[in-house]
Amino acid sequence: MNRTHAAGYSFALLILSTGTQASVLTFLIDGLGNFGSIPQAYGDRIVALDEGIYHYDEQGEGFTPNIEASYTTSGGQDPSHWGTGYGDLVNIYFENNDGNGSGEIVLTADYGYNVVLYSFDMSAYTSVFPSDPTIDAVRVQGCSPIPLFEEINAVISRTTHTTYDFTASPLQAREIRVQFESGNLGGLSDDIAFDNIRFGQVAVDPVDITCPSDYAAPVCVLDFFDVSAFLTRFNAADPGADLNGDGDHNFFDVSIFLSEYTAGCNTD
Ligand SMILES: [Ca+2]
Ligand SMILES: [Ca+2]
Ligand SMILES: [Ca+2]
Ligand SMILES: [Ca+2]
Repeated sequence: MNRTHAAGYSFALLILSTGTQASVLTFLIDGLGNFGSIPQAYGDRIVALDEGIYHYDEQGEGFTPNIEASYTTSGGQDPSHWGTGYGDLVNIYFENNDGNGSGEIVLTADYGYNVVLYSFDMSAYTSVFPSDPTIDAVRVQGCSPIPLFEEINAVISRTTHTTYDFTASPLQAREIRVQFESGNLGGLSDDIAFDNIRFGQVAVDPVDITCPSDYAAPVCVLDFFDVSAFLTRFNAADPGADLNGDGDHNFFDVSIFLSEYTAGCNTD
């Protein structure tokens, strides 16, 4: 069976056997008040509506045991929680460092899975804006440098909320970064909220994805850790290192790995 036929087969089986799954980050966390830091564990491997102090929603499709969430701090961000006051949203994520305004929520799938993004909500802090503010950008980034979605000069509701809805054609990648840029608001950059991040997971056959050798974190980047993981799997004749799917482990698999490594693995 050649690679193209194998891809078609497994994709059809996937739809029949697993369907789609979705969890919703509602940011309802027991005991977390205004300005409280969003715990980095919130949203990791969700398997129930209520997991201790963490609460989620679910839209009938099942949960996301193979996805971890994180809230970026590497750019000086302070991912924080707020109760009410952002339009009609309750319990939200906001980026608390005034003037930074680079909010980012990252969803990362295990090897063999993709993240599927269905929708998310945004709003602006009602009392500080006389009208709906415009922010620099709202963006969804996958592994590719080219965004999966981008709206420049996005208008965000201060009275209700603004929904970014991809359910007609969900966005999909090994890792999805949901971002806003509100630095143009200066000291009011923190008055922009994320909420109701609705996402799912889908199993993908590594043979069929663009970058099957992205075994190890960081995802979307091929580095020494992926080389090491490939060699371990290759030496163990693990199916995950049979990159052309022919059942053998030989030069052809090494060749595919090397060409992907050279290409940089950022096209999924
Ligand atoms: Ca996490
Ligand atoms: Ca909420
Ligand atoms: Ca990697
Ligand atoms: Ca092979």
